[in-house]
Amino acid sequence: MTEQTGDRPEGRPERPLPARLPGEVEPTRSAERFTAPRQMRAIGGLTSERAARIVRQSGDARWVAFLGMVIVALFVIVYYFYELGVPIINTTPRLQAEGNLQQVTAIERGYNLYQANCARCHGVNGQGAVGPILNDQSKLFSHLSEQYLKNVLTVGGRYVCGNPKSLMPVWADTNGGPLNYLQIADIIAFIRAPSTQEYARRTPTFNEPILGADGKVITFKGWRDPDFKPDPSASPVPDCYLGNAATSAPPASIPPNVTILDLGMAGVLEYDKHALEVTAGQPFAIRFNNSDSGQTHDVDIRQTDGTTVVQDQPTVQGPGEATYLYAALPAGTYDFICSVHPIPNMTGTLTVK
Ligand code: HEC
Ligand SMILES: [Cu+2]
Repeated sequence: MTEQTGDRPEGRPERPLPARLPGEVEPTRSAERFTAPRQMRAIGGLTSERAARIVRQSGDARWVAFLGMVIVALFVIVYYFYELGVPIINTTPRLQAEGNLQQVTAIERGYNLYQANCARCHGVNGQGAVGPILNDQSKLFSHLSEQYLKNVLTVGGRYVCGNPKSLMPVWADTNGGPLNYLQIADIIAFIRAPSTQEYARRTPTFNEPILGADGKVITFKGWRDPDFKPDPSASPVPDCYLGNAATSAPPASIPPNVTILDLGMAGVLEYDKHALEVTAGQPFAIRFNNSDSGQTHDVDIRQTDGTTVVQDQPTVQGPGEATYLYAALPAGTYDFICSVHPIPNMTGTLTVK
């Protein structure tokens, strides 16, 4: 403290500067201006209470500074973990949480885009119809990668099997399609969304959650099971969903006593017959004339649920013909169906009796 006390003995200047000539009188007024009047000061320097108070005050001030430092240090540590996640209890880092949130938004938008543009051919749940199945786990595992989906949506259905007459149009606007790159990204996010999470259905225009009759938000789930691992012995999904389809199925050698039924096409994507009848316990054959130019079809036999495969046949590219030989079946009703286009037009009832 540079408190100027006026009580110091004369002739012992406290401040050496400014230097004064010997005999010069110290200017008292300017010093007086900054000091309390003489009678206010304690005689003989600080009183013991005052000294104690000063010590206490400076101690307090140090405490305040120390606590301030502690608060800043704690904040830095807490923020560090908030930003990067706490390692042991495995919290989600903030940036990743933000990313997840954006991903959810993309998936929810992608759902609407898929239903509006793709569901009519690939099914509401990607189960396949005119277009091939998409929600198949082994397909989603690696075949339907982000890059592949992007390529298919940019080039169109011809990218899949090189069929220039593919029913699937180009989607990306970079190639003349109707969807911009964000919409493409959203659809891809939806197709690859995990089945472990629920997402809200939202109105396409205002992105508001859609409420069901019970007042709760209607939700949907992704298709892809994140834990799915393909059976190591399973053959990988072929690049072209038709498999290594021959342009014409190898002529099966038909034993002479086998009944041969005829099946043809009524037009594009439609069998000319929707009912066939064979004898139980006897092999039979179907001579399939695929006159549907540019389209690939086959005639598989499935249970009447339309999905459980009983007998599988190779596809034949139109125009082309194949004679399929089927093993004997027990009496009952089955579906004969095109595995490429499992739609009502390419399904019929096979009665075995
Ligand atoms: C008019 C019917 C149609 C529509 C609409 C359609 N697709 Fe397709 N899609 C097909 C067909 C048919 C194929 C098979 C390609 C071929 O012709 O060989 C296909 C193939 C695909 C494939 C490749 C599948 C595989 O196993 O490799 C993907 C992925 C796909 N479509 C996604 C979409 C998406 C996403 C949309 C909506 C933006 C969509 N499709 C709309 C008919 C359609
Ligand atoms: Cu078909």
